[in-house]
Amino acid sequence: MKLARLALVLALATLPAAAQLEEYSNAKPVPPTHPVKSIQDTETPAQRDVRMAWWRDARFGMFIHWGLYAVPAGTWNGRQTTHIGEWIMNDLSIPVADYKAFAKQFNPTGFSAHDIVALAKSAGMKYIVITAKHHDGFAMFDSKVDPFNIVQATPFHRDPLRELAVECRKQGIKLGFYYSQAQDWTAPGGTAIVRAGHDPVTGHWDKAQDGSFDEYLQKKSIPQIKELLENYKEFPVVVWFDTPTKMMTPERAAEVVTLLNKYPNLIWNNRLGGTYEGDTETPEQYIPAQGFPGKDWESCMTINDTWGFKSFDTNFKSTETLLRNLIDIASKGGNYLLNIGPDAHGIVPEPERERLLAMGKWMDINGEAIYGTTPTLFTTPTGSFSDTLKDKAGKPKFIPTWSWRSTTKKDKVYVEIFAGAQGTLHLGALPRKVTGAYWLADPKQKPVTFTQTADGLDVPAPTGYVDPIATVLVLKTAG
Ligand code: FHN
Repeated sequence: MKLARLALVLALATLPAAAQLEEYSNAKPVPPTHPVKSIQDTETPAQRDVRMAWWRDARFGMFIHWGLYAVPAGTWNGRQTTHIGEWIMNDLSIPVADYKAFAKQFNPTGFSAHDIVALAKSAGMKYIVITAKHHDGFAMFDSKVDPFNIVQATPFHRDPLRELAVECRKQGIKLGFYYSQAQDWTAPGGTAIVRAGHDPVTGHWDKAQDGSFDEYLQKKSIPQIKELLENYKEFPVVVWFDTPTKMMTPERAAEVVTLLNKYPNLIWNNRLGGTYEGDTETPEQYIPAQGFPGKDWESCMTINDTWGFKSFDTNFKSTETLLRNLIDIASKGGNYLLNIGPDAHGIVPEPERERLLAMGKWMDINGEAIYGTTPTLFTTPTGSFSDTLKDKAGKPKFIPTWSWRSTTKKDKVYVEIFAGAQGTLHLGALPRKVTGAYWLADPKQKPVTFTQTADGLDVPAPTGYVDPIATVLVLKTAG
């Protein structure tokens, strides 16, 4: 054996330098070392395209953060949290017993799965992802594994996930479940967090949290994921993991992957941990300057500044901002997972409802420019890179110019022109010949004049069919 290795070393040493270099540059990147292969590791690109097709077409989904934290709604013992509502237990170090006691007050009789699904549909959303269990450990579903759940521990005794599944089926919307697999502040062992770049942190503030992480994983997390996968028929179509922490080693994550592999159509995100990349990149509360070219990605964002309901968070984004976000994301080939946070009665806050309905009105007319589209073909970025500001990755921050965006289909290019544009818009060069143009909102599709040269495309600012937020010009294209 030793002799063979010696022979190899000698053979390599005698290779000319250029050949040695080639050896190394041709070396494939080391594949992830997780012990169980996932669907992403084994399927062909064509199989992946089929699996991801509905998700790529959808472009717009509803995130729902709803759980026991809606009861304190940001305030506990006279103290208001300055952070996101669903983190209140952790941020104010609420003892486990006190937090669990909120369950007795949780009776969300105002919850209507029908109305929430109808709201998502009216907004133009194609799928819903709801928190089945967040970091507080409270299951929003009928779990036989752990009694700290909405059916057993509250006077409500209903399973909102089941009701949503029924309604989604009826109303033709897809349903996914969020599950916090590695963080659980009420289950023994569930606070054994190791944060990236830090020494192990226990995260404890109560003796009741003591315990083994592996026991938590084996007795609660994995069995609950199994319940979620098995008990809702064709749903979930998405599993949205979160905060893997370093506790999700390849070996531990592999146990979850073994379960997921039983559902070959399932889509799951990049937050399982243990070196598994999942299907989707998940930028949170921001839109990456250039998206993730060649990857599936989904920006998740709040409408105000919290995911879980906080009674005093009234910092709602305008419909204009929300729509621009959706258009911007679509122009970069991503999905927008926009959050709502129902209150302790199960009611969606009115400012959130209003905005979603307004977005839906725009989508009714202009949805064609969003659904099933691919990224912009214009290479001139609609914005510039800052000399001074840096993005999260430490690179120059991209400052968007909010005058227009573009999305693409096989034989059409859409230009979404933001309010305020006047005169002639000089768009960059388009690698397709434009054969005609019309305003998407014009039922008669009256031709709009444009000029296309090698330098670019000139189109007029909207006239006649002006939308107060974004007016869409359709370019019919060939080639
Ligand atoms: O800690 C959570 C947070 O509460 C929320 O659920 C978001 C949604 O993406 N994810 C985590 C932070 O990344």
